[in-house]
Amino acid sequence: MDLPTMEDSKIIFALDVYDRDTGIELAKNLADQVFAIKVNWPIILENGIKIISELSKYSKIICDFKLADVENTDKLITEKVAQYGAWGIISHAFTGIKSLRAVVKSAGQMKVFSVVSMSQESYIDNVYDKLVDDSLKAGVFGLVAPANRPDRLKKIRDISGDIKIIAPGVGAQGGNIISAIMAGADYIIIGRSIYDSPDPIGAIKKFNDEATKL
Ligand code: O7E
Repeated sequence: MDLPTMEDSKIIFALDVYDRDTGIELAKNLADQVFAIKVNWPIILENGIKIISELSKYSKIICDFKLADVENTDKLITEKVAQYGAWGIISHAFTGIKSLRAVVKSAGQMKVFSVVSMSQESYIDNVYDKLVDDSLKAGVFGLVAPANRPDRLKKIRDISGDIKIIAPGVGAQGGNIISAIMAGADYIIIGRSIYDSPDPIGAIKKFNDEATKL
């Protein structure tokens, strides 16, 4: 299926809304400006898992469920998400390599991203290098690292070769798109600065212009 998604955009839109019609409208209007759309629990809890298939008509959908369980439970969730046509899925890495391998194995065609550091300080800060190591060994497609903590992001880039890094924390959480890309992010995840804007298309265009200036 040909999707209108802009392959050269560095923006992943975080569609953190509850309402189906609002979500579909945003996806329709913004799909050709973003690399992918990330959905999290709010829209799934309100509308059920079928919303993934609906949204997949407009863009590549990354399911940000931040899996964090034993291998069998992570596998069950991953297989279910794959049935609804998601392009990608996000797992935590702190649960260890067994769980990560289970997610990668059961993901099928889906790309797996693992969280190795967060946009706010957390206990995983103490082990981010081990999380990168396990993620690479498990064969994930990409890592999640903070755009608003460019020093940390750079450290992660330095130890992770050329694997894709997707980075949240720009805009509402204080991060800056240029410093995040310079520190090694491939794609920037942005939510509130787009969906809360009176002009979401204009907001994305501004972020795209900024990202392509580099
Ligand atoms: O702050 P916003 O509104 O621009 O949204 C940021 C999005 O990135 C939001 O969906 C949030 O759940 C997610 N996120 C973080 O903010 N911090 C993290 O450390 C990790 C994520 C995330 O997306 O993780 C998986 C990619």
